[in-house]
Amino acid sequence: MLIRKPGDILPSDITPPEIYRERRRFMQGMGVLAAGAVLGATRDARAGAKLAGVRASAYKLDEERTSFKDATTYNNFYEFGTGKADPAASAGSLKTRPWTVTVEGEVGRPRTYDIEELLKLAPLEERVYRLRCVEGWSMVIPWVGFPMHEIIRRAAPTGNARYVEFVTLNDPRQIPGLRSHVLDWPYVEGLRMDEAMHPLTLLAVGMYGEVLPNQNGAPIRLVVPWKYGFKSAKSIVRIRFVEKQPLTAWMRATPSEYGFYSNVNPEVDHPRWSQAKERRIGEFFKRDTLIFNGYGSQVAQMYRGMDLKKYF
Ligand SMILES: Nc1nc2c(c(=O)[nH]1)N[C@H]1C(S)=C(S)[C@@H](COP(=O)(O)O)O[C@H]1N2
Ligand SMILES: [Mo]
Repeated sequence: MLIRKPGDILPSDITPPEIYRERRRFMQGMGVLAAGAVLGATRDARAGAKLAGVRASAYKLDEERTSFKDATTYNNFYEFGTGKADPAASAGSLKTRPWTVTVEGEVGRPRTYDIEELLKLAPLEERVYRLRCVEGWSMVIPWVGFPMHEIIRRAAPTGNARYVEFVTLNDPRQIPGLRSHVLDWPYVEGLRMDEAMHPLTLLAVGMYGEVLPNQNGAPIRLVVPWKYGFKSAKSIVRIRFVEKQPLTAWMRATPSEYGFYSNVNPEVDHPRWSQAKERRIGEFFKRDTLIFNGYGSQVAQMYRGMDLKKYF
């Protein structure tokens, strides 16, 4: 049949070609004909649902992964409380459908995406990244997502776009913690344009092969592996391209402690503690913190000529 009804979505529309072909071969082998019926047109939104069509990537680490349990019960998501166990206990109130992400500001093609569109925007891949919190602990997490540059390219930034601002959902009905003034909400983070365009910069929609749990920033969050964890804004609703450096939530709260760049740097202490070492969650002994969290060969050139003690 060649005529497609508007509602028909072919598996090839939502799956990268190599995976589609492989799957088709597999299904032919199984004698399955109605391949399209097997793949839902929309992805299952429930946390814990397995994400289909995720391809492996070159971003792997020769390090033990943090357990799913630790990665989903030891969290920072201050909108849901400041205790490490608070987000896992409270983030159930967050409704991740319907959900939209507005891309705006200095762009030729501003647009509001439905989350279902974003899930199909680019092939989903698994990337194992280190995440190092400014508090001195770290994890190794297999994220599922797509590179940020996929959105940037489609937005066609103007010549004035020098930074990108990321804004978290600011709805006290879903996030009661927004009524207490832990930070000046909404949570805002930012990247310089070249950082946002960098191939390592990921928009994650899942982890451990599953839909992202709410406490980890469902339905879509940023992951910037060479920067302290707080740069990786969760539950994003707005991506704004701007000319001036955004004022991030942490800079607004304590500018002497948190700068815009926040690159993992063992040589620049936090005013109240050393950043030379970190504890990998699940391990006992501390390990040395690596410059740019171990991603220096990929990102150091972006900061050449910058005094990273001044631009911390
Ligand atoms: N909206 C929002 N995003 C946030 C935070 C937050 O409090 N609110 N905490 C940040 C911090 S400090 C860290 S270390 C990481 C933790 O991500 P994880 O809980 O998925 O490991 O999320 C970051 N993103
Ligand atoms: Mo953090």
